[in-house]
Amino acid sequence: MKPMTCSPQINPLNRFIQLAILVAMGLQLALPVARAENIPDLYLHGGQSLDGEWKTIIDHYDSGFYDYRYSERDLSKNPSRAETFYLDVQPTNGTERVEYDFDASPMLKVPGDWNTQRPELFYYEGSVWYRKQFASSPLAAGERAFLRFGAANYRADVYLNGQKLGTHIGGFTPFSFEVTKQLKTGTNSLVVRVNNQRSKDGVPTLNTDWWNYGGLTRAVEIVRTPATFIADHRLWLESEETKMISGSVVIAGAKEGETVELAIGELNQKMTAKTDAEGRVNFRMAATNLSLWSPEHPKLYAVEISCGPDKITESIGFRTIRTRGKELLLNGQPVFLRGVCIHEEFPLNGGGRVNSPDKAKQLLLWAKELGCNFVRLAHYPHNEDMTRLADQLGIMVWSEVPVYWAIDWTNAATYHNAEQQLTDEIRRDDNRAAIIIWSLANETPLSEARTAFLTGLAKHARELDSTRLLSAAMERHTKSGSENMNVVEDPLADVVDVVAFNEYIGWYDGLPEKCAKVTWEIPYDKPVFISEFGGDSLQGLHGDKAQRWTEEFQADLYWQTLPMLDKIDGLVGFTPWILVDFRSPKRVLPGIQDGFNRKGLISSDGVKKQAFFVLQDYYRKRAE
Ligand code: GCB
Repeated sequence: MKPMTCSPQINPLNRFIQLAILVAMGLQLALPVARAENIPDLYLHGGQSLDGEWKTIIDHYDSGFYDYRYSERDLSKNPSRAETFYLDVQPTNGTERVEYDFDASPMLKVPGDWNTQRPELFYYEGSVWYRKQFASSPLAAGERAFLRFGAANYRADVYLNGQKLGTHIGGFTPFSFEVTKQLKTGTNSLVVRVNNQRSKDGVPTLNTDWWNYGGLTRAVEIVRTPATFIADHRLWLESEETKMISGSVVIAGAKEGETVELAIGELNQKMTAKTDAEGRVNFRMAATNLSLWSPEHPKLYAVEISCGPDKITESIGFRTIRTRGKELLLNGQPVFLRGVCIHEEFPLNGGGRVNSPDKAKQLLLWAKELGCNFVRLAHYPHNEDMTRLADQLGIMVWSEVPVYWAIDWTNAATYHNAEQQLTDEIRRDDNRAAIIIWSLANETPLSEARTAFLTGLAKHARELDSTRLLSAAMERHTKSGSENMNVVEDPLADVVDVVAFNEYIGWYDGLPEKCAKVTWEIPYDKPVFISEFGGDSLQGLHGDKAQRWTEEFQADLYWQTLPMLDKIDGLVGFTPWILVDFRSPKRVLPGIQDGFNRKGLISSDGVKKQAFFVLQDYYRKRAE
């Protein structure tokens, strides 16, 4: 992988990052409670599932959170029993005033967005309080307990047995709190306030072309571990030629000199090493008999890691990905990415955020049926089922953080938030062979501040993971003075490994016939990737191909686009927008959009449109 290069435009970067770090440190110091942590291997330890029905209170005015002076109740030394929802009390006698009642409140399913579960929550943005009572047996001597959330959109304030555990911000990545001290033997009360209000300084920000589902959208569990346990591990293939595998394991609570064993039985590999002062061990093994992971052969190996009484097993594939000039090389061989974009939304069974492995699998199976070997998981990290299934099904993945359109580039807290989401995404999924590209952003407007922000993210991503490629969905422009010459001129292209951009000729720019006329100027010696193109059609609406919104128009747009893309020098693939129609409150055209972006190749009822088959045919030929 090439070292990052900085263009002269991004000189303020260091100053900006320093400021971001200072502000972030300030924010942390100000927090009265524990910070949410991301301990990737809690997922593999398994635990007591808290999924199912939770009691919920819709809190339009955040009355359970703020008192009448608008002070946060959880900052008070003596919060009122009458109104502080997280205390989860019942009146002790007939005279006591308690103005909420979880026991008498309705239920919502977890994992799940709240919007598709109750009509009055359909477009709700605000706070919902969730309460789960669960039983716990005593912890054994030295045993530890963690409360883990797969994700909560967007802000979660978490309380166990009336005590605040902490706050987490960011809707698409896992987080946890250690609850060894707070967990009670017998019945526990877990209360979470989830708020999905959009904000200017948020990531994503106020304006998105998708619906911002709220709720405890992914699994919740209590995970028990020994005092010393496997917290994180990472394995990667150094080179497809030497078949040398590198790895590291981090043990939480470890003293120096703890023994860690790593075994890949099928490769006859077993190694032991001793932890350093930070609880870390590094491994290297030459696996000469290794079968490489690829879409045609998605080979996964059972990797076992143990440390004292703690043991985890995970299926991991090994492959390399890199660029050579304009080529993209998977395991050293040029590869073409036959892709499609996917939102984490399921069209059937009431719709909404994907909340089960079955739904995730159906989306990937549709992509397979289309002929894909690659998917762009837009515009935020999808759930872990999705990326694990991609490993199993042999589908390469572009994984993205929700740095979308015009976020608050000069706000240091926004930078910190984006960087944290990127960190959590990479740490969650850095063992997934399927993921070949981390994407930093989508369609962000050119400015010095934006480039400094994204260059900071790129530097951070490379520090965390130098084994994958970086990209971002950038934009193309028509060259000034010319009608049909398209250029990509973006200082970010110097920073990323793959020059990707959203295209949309024939939909937002002219009609499909325009595709035959355009030429391209992409002045980078890097692979070129089209991260979006497409147009809307209402499934079942038929007419002339010149009639916008018909299936015929959309199919023709694909017919005209595909040969145009074939002419782009250095093209290594594309991901049309999008596999399935998805909800977007921005899309209001009556009788056509009705709250949906209709650029799907499959409708919001799960029916394939004509364009699906145009692309399928193209991909079939491409794969020959
Ligand atoms: C884009 C955005 C995507 C939109 C799409 C559209 O460029 O990246 O989020 O939904 O265009 O349909 O306009």
